[in-house]
Formats: sequence, structure tokens, C-alpha cells
Amino acid sequence: MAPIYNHKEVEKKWRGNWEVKPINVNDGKKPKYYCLDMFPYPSGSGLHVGHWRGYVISDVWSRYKMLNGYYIIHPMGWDAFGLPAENYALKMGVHPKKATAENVANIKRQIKEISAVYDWDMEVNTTDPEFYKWTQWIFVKMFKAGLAYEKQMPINWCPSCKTGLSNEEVVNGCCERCGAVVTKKNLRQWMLKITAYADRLLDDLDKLDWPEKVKKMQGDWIGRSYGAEVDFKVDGSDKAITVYTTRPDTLYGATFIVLAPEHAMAKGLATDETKAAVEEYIYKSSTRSNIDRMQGKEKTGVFTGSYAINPINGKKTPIWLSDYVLADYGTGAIMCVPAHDDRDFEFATKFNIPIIQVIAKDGKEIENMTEAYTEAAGTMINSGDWNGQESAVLKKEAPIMIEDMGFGRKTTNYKLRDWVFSRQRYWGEPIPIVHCPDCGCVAVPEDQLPLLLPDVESYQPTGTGESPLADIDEWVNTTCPNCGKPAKRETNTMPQWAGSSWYFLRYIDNKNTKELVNKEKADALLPVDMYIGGVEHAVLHLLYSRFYTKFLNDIGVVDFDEPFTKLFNQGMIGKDGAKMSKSKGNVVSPDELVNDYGCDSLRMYELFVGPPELDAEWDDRGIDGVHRYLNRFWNLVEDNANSGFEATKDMIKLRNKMIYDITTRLESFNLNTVISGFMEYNNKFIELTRKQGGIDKETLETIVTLLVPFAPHVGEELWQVLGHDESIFTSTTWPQHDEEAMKDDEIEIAVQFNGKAKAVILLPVDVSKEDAIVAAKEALGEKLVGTIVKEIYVPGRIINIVAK
Ligand code: ANZ
Ligand code: ZN
Repeated sequence: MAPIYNHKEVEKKWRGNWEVKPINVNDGKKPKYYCLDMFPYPSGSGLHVGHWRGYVISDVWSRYKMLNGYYIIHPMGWDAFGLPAENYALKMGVHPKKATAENVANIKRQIKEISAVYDWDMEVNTTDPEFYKWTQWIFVKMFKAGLAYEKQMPINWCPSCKTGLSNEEVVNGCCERCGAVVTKKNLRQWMLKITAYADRLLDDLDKLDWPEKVKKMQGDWIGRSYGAEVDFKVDGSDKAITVYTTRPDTLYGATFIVLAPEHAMAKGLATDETKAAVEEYIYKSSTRSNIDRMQGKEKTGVFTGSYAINPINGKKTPIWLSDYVLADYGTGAIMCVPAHDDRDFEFATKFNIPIIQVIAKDGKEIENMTEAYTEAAGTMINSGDWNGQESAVLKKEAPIMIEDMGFGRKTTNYKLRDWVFSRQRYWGEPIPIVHCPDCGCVAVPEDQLPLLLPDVESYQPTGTGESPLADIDEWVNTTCPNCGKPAKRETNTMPQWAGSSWYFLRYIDNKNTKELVNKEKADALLPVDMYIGGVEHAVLHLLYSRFYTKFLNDIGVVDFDEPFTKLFNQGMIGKDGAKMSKSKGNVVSPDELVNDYGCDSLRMYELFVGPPELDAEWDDRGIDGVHRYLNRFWNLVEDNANSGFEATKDMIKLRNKMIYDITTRLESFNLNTVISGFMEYNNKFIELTRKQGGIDKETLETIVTLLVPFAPHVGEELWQVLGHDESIFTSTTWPQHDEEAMKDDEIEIAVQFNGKAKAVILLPVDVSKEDAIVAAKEALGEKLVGTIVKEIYVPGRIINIVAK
């Protein structure tokens, strides 16, 4: 009697074996394959079954690539600086350093339960000085390249986290981390000039094998638009207002001008009569949050009392202020064309401003406009010399015409803003800058990095706009690296994204004290071939990483300019209809499931719950089915391992079909159907084995190999049962299917009578038309009535007999 499947024994044994003899070794001959997980931040709540999902997907993929002859780079590390770690530490009342170390140890233990082939020699931790030395080094390089600069500006401020935030960190007007409503605060900031890379970040999306959805999100975020700036002279003054428009073709329809309340000219346009109202409006807008302004139900605004001259026809147009115009986009001023823009239409209707239609669908003017005509298609009307032109054509030509006429110029605009890079918090990389009264901002010399984060007693955020570091006099007071005079250190720290923007480069050379990464190693092992993680990073982390990589490419650190060739976003696991999270109390811990069913069963069940790219609802009960399957598979192999049975044609056929099906599903990431495929094929093998009295060893070896990326412990154990001493990963390769052997001798063919399906018959693959018709008629029997007028045979598919 063969031994029964005992997951605890098997898993313990193979984990031990893999430690002693690693299965993924770089012999310098194999091609590399870099499969990367988005590294976790070590939170205190630990891993749940939702976290497992992504790690299982990446491990299955890594092991599959190993069996395809690759040396796998499959590292893991900790994104441990920043708000999440610090907020947790504050809540628990422990120093972030201590909390982080504890959490890392805990999560590492939990991750090891997955039995992924991580190379722990490559581990990195963003809070390790040897790591953040290079995070600071990149900043210094950017500073020297003019890409890191100081600026006093109103920035997004989270009153709960008591820190500034980047635009990307503000989601629907709220803090991405804690959900508090974000306000504005005027602060001195460090900025990174990501806008200098806007075009490359946009254009290079084309070369990425990423989900279209994510590429679109990045594209929209960068938001390049082509249009024109048009100068409107202010009536009775020598000043002009420059507006930005993507629709210069509608210039004849511009019946008013609107400035953002923050616009530098806003106050000055007021007349004696309007002064009070204008100032009140400006003040009121400054107290409204951006989200309020964007989503405000009704348009508000105030007439300044001044007029501008539309340069194309010399008409006087009133100048208004309204907060639906954003101060920091375009020029902060717009020309309003109510006939063809929804917001302008609403505004004009509310304030009784004339509406002039300039684009007409079939050349016909709309009698009673009840809404804006927003399509760009149509011919120009009410537009002087432009009448009769196609608006779509004019839209492209107008910027140049305006340039020629001398009142504007062609321009490109981006939604992307420079990156607010400083945080007024303790738990981050100190920004390596010294402020000298004589020399200004001076970078800490590269050979003095890392600039260590000092230990402090009080790391609570101050809320004053200063980081807690500002309180440590002996740290703040230093000398200027340039002139040696007394100077002060920068006390802001970097945002949590600083380390994660480049960590994937460091894994492969994590102990290098001289360089960020050795050039030869980088050439051999980078970039990342497959990146797996959640879709929540579609803009933030992925955009920042692309920016950093392009910069490091520009300064010669790496010779590629895109970090992640392929991207896969796994869906989230939910429970009771909600995202799994500790605060919702719906967390399912893997611990008990691993104990009861084993790691292999849980790995397979994680994939079985649904298409990996979609969200899925967790139900513990399903794991039982996977576990039963593994037991049946185990018994099939154990019972027949040494039977000495010869391969039969049927068995070879079934084996090849399985290779084909599993491989194609795996290649297209249909991982849930891989698991259901295992179950279906297993039943077929059991049935056929019963029928023919046994199963041959090559078939057993094949099906064990197909399973091993998914259930590595069971796979390894059964490989040994089949008589192998070496690990399956080092002693075999992924099976290839044989097209010929897969072919069926007989195929199912549908029989139709007068086009209606009547029967299905089994015929030899190479049956002649005559024989097929004879068989079909036989199958139809009494259903065949009338005089036959046509006999159609579509080889291998359908026979249709037509009668009258
Ligand atoms: C005239 C016009 C006529 C416009 C029309 C649109 C339709 P994107 O694609 O987003 O670049 N705009 C310009 N600056 C703005 C600001 N700071 N705040 C709010 N809106 C602003 O859109 C550019 C269009 O949005 C511009 O073209 C401008 O309105 C508006 F039938 O100008 B348009
Ligand atoms: Zn100095």
C-alpha cells in the first residue's frame, strides 16, 4: 500500500531540501528572466489570503520559466519608509525603527509559508542606510542636473497625516493614505522636475507590454494636449490676457473670458463698482478645496467690470472670474465658447451672456440651443473668413494661422505637474541638502552619503509644516560643504515613493558599496521582464519608477529606459462583498488553511478562485475540492509509479493534449482554468488507467512536471517517487506537446437535415465525403424524408443533407 498524502511531512521535507540545495542557480549560461513582485510595506497586520494571490501568481510564473531553462531573478524586499509604516508606529506607540524591524520579521516568516523561490540573498530594505545611501545619491544627481529644485508654493496638505502630498497622492480630493480631506498649505517644497520627461513618459508607453487600461491611465495623467495660446487685449489698457485653448477654431464664438480667482491679474481688473464683490469672491474661492470647486453643483462667478477685445473680430467680451478655471493649468485663463462647451454653456446661461454658434452640423444653425454642441464635426458659421471650412481641419490649422496673425502661438500643455517631493515627517530619507547663507542650497558631497536619519525621542509630526528633524539642533546645525561656514541641514524628508522608484535595480547587486548597481550586472540581469502587483499603483509608483529609470539611463547608470517590460495586475480578493482589510474585520488568514490543507492546496486554491486579473470573492469551502484533487493525483502517481506499464496510444494522446492545454492556458495567464484543467485531466487519466490496467512512467513524469510550478512540494515528492534523486527543477524541462500524437483518430461530426442539427456521429479523421454521407444518412434514419437535393460535407465539422 502506497503512503497517503501527508502535506505537513512533504512540505517540511522539501523546504528543508531547497534550503540545503537551491534550485535556482545562475550558471552564467542560462538566459535570465526577472520576475518581480511589488514589494510590500511591512504593516503590522500581516498577510492575508488576498496578499498571497499576487505572490503565488509570480511564483508559479517564475517556476514555469525555470523549467523553461531560465535563471530566475525573483527577489523580495521591504518598502519600509514612509507614511504607512510611520502611521502604524504612531498608532502603536512604538518607534518606527523598532516597529518596522518587527513587522519585517513577521511578514518575512509569513511569506516563507508560500514557499516561493525568492532569493533571500538579494533582499533589500529601503530603510537600511546602505540602501538609502543610493536613494539620496539619486537625489543629489537630480539636484546637480537641475531636476530637483526648491519652491514656495501652495501644496496639497493632509491635516491628519500633517504632511504635504504629491498630486498623485490625492485621490478624489482625499489623502491616498488616510482618507482625510486634503487642504492647501503654502510651504517651501522640494520638487522633482518630472515634467521634463513628460513626452518620453507618454511616447514610450507604446513600447510596453502592459494592460491597456494602465497605459491609458498613465497617458491621461500626463495629459498632453495640443492647442494655442491666444492674447486678448484688455480694453482701455496696455495689458493682455493670454488664454489657453484646444479649440482655436471656435475663436469667433468666444463671448467672454474667465480667469481663475488666483490669476495674477484678477484683482487688478476690478473697477470701483466691482472691487468689493471681486475681492470677496477671490477670498471665498481660496477657502474652498479643489474637490469642492471641481464638483460644485452650480457654477459661481463674478464680473470684473473689465472687457477684453477678441483679436479675431475686435468685439468687446466681458472678463469674469470663476473657480471652474484652474489656476495651475494652461495659463489659468480661458476664452469661453458657450455654444460648444458644456461648462461655458452653463455659465453663460446662468449669467445671461450671449451664445454664438460657430460650428453647424449640416450647415444649419440651431434655433433654440438648450445645450452645447460639443462635437468637433461640422462646418464653420458666424466666423468671418473661416465660414464654410471643416471645423476638424480648422482646429489643426488655426494655431498656425493665429501665430501668423500675430496674436497667439501654437502650444502643447500637460496635466502632469512637477512632483512635490518633500514630506514634513520623520520616517523617511533625509534630503541631503545643506542651506548656506552664502552659497544657497548645497548638496551633501557624495562621499558623505548616506546622510543618516538621526534617532529622535519625539517623532510625532509637528503640524507646523516643519519636520520633527527641525527640533534636533545638533543635527540641523552643520557647516557648508562648499565654504565651510555655519549652515543648516534641510529637515524635510523624502516621500515613501523615493525608495520604491528604483529598488528593483538594487536587488541584483544589493551589497555593492561603490555603485548603485554594477554596470556589468545590470547589463546581464536587468530590466524586469515581468512585474506583478495590484492595479492601485497604475499611476503613482509605476510612473515614478519610469521617471527614475529614464533619469538613471540619462546619467549612464543603466542602459535601458523602461524598467518593466511586461506588467500584470492581479485582482483583489474580497470577502462579504468588500475589499479584505483589517479595518473591515473580514480578513482571512492563511495560517489555518496552510495547517489544515497545506501550502500546495492553498496555492492552487488562490488561483482557482477566479481569473487572476479580476477581483474575486473568497470562500474557504472551495479549498476542500482542490485538496481532494491533490489527494487523487498523489494516489494515481503513487499507485502506478513502479507498474512498468507500457505507454499506449490513447495514453500518449491524452498526455499530449494535457501538455497543450495547460501550456496555452498558462501562457495566456488563464490560471484558474489551468487548475480546472488539472482536475478534468486527472479524472480522464484515472478513468483511462482503470480501463487499460495501468499508466506508463513517461506520462506520470509529464503530469508531475506540469503540476510542479503550482504544487511544488507534491511535485518534488512524486518526482522522487518516480525514481529521481535530483530536484525536478534541475533535472527536467517543461514538456513539449507533439502535434501528431495529439490528433484524434476519430472526430465528432454534426449531422444536419435541412440545416437543423439532428445527430452527432463519430467518424475517422480522414473519412471520405462519400463515406461521411453514407454514415450521416444512416444516423438520420427515419428523419430523412423527401427527395435529396444537396449533400454538403464540411470536412471534420458538419454534414448537411438538404431535401425537398
Ligand atoms: C475654448 C474652447 C471651446 C475650449 C470649446 C473647449 C471647448 P484639455 O484637453 O484638458 O487641455 N481650459 C483651458 N485651461 C483651463 C483651466 N486652467 N481650467 C479649466 N479649463 C481650462 O482642455 C483644454 C480646454 O479646457 C481649453 O479649450 C479650455 O477651453 C479649457 F468648444 O477653449 B477650451
Ligand atoms: Zn556655503
